[in-house]
Amino acid sequence: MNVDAIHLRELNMPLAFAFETSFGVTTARRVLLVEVESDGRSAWGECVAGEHPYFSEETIDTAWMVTQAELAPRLLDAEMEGGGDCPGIFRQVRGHRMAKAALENAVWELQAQQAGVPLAKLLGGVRTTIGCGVSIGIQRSVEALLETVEKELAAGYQRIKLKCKPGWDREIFEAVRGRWPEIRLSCDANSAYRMKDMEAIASWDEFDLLMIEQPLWHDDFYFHSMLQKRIDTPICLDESIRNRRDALAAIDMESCRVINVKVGRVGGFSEAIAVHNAAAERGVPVWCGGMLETGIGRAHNIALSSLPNFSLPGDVSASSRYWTEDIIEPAVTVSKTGEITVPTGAGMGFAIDRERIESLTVRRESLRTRARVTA
Ligand code: OSB
Ligand code: MG
Repeated sequence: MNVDAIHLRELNMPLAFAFETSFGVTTARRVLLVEVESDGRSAWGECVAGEHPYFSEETIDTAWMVTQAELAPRLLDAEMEGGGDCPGIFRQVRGHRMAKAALENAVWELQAQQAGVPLAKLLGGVRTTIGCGVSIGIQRSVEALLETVEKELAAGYQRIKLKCKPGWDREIFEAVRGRWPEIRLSCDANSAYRMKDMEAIASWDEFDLLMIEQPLWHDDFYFHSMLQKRIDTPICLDESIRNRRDALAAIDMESCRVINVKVGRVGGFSEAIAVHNAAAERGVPVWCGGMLETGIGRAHNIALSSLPNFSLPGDVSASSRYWTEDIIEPAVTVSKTGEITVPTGAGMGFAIDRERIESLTVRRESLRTRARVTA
């Protein structure tokens, strides 16, 4: 296949609920969407880079720049079978994995449409439903947190993840565990701790957490491995895992016992599948992380989560937890048992709400291929 045109857009979308992590508060998202056209078909990809370089070095602005100046021209010039060719097409460009993922995922989506198969099938998915957990941001008070946990449990979610940081850790674990001794509970520090906190972290073993996500530096394996030797609770790595080699290094040096796979963080579906497979071969479970995605990224996360080693509930939850109105039809919903049904239609299995997207668009740019000379 050949790509005939690539359209970039920036959407401004207010979040239905503010989301606070150890690196800051998000109240609205600036979202970069790419639309890829080929042979009369169109497919979308979402770039999960944030407004600020806090979770990773990338931002929506670096992604826009690299997409229009480097990635889109390469894709427009390429001859390809499908999404699996994208890493090779983009290889000369180092890093910028979230920008690459948006385009690559759109190409996988095109390929699925062309073949008339569900995206989940094309990626190697086997599940008909996926298990869902929620990631709960830092709250105003412990009371407010308990109310939020209660609401999410009542909605059916299978696992509660608490964002934590120094000063918002032990007390909330005690309060939540005290009230719900049996639930699947985890925490995510987004790199808020240092080695001086090792004994404090070790003391959390009593809370029987499913895992502690990315307690230390965003780019570290070695100190996580020292910490993992000191504690019983499994460490889960998010930020540190950029690709399959990182997953192998982290598993082999026991920096973690669980991996959070985010398709944007690793540069697209090809590498996400490679991380999934590497972990599966070593008996390490993975789950699908979230980046406050719109319906497009969410639909892609659902397809990815249908692969066999996504054996723990992920952070992929209902559209209504983020948006008053999503940009896909229907919105993503979660059953009373905390599951999302994997769509069975061709492609991602959700329709694009173009009108809604138009009304949210604040910036756009189109790139087209030069006329091709065929022999
Ligand atoms: O570390 O998993 C994270 C959101 C933004 C950036 C990083 C993270 C998160 C979440 C939210 O935890 C997951 C979601 O609900 O989409
Ligand atoms: Mg995380």
